[in-house]
Amino acid sequence: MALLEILHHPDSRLRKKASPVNQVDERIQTLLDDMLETMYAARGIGLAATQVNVHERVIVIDLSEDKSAPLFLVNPELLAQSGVIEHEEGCLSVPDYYEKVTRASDIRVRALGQDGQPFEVEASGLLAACIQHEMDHLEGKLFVDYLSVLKQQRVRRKMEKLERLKRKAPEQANAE
Ligand code: GNR
Ligand code: NI
Repeated sequence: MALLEILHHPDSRLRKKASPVNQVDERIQTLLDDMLETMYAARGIGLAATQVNVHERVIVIDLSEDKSAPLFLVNPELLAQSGVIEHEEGCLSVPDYYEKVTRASDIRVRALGQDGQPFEVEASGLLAACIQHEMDHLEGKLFVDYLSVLKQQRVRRKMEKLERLKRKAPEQANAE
């Protein structure tokens, strides 16, 4: 297993649209394992392949406290959505920034699992928000795109400042 590097906003590679996976083979299974390890190390609840600069339709999620419930979604398709929920979201590609985002409260998704077999999942609440957040990544979309232009400018400046700090003094920037 390997830790992968997570891209940070405003990196243009986060804007690429991901391609469907042809076959869930050993390469994809290794990618899923590496993404899960990377997500756990970064203390996230989800990670899309786009964030690790792999532009294929692959997502990992685990909402549990103890790494006990990994969910693998390859080629996810939204089958149905209903209701509205407002949830505070964060993103490993937009460190230390949290804002409320409005999403569908209930969704049904079809995907291929780690074994390549199709399955369906019904989700609500935080899991529904997380799946929609990750599916957005595969379209090159970030949660900050839903915010006002003013907030988008603020977050961009904050990220650029963080990048400058990291280049000057990597240790301090990480501690912040
Ligand atoms: O860790 C994460 N938390 C989170 C909280 C609310 C809604 C979505 C998320 S996903 C995010 C990890 C991430 O950036 N996934 O792309
Ligand atoms: Ni994200």
